[in-house]
Amino acid sequence: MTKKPIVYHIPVCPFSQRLEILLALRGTPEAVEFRVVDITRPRDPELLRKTRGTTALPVLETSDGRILKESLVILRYLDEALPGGPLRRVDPFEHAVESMLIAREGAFTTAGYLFVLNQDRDQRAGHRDKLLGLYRDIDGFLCEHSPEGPFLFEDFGLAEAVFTPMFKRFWFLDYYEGFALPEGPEYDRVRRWRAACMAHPATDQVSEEEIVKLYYDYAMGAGNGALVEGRKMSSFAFEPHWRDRPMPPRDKYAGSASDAVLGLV
Ligand code: GAZ
Repeated sequence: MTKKPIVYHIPVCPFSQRLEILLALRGTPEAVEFRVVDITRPRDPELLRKTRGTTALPVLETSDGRILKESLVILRYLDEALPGGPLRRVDPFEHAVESMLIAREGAFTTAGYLFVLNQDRDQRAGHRDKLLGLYRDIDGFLCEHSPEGPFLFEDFGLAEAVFTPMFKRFWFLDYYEGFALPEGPEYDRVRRWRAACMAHPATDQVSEEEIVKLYYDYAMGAGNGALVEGRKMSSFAFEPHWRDRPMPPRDKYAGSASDAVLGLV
């Protein structure tokens, strides 16, 4: 048997969940070796050499030592390279349609993360409006290309694998910002899509409780494993396990709770 490709990743990272979803759908979770990188520690020089100095993950190393970066690139590569039927649409026009939807993921992801990271109460409404506008755009797209749904095509596909990890991360907005899609026809189609994506059994790598607890520091304005002022532990710490910690306080504008209140010590 040839060597497996290696994916260097951060557990619970939405970008790597895209790849985990693909493997779950293919029924071949063991086709790729996942190697955990602890981003709170200095990066292994050997891995830095391989990536030529970049630190963003996930990174895929092929069985013959070549390097691929960017989750969407890796997702498409594995979809082509792994045995079994592809997740992508085979029909060229349909593949173009799913690619148009995927092209919206960057703005969507950025809007949700900037919203959770925001520390200024006066800017809340602006962040909410921005994100709602993007949800309405996706709603319009789905109404045009797949009015019945719930998925873009018959089944959960490539676009769903791209967006679902973000829908699940945005649980942090429900909890820390009281965000919810408003009632009303402008959101009905995207609401159905999002619900079907999140309910799909191939996407259950993370839970709401886990996201809310691990992403507390993002709600305090600190991303990527950075330490919040006055704290010694990151909410992303592997120990104590998130299950053994209490739910964090919801009011993100009141300042950070202590390591002790968060159950980190
Ligand atoms: N475009 C890349 C991909 O693979 O799709 C993004 C990968 C990435 O950002 N990975 C981050 C990383 O490895 C972790 S996840 N960081 C460690 C390092 O040393 O670079 C994303 C945002 C954002 C805030 C946070 C994140 C996030 O915007 O989840 O926007 C896309 C980082 C404010």
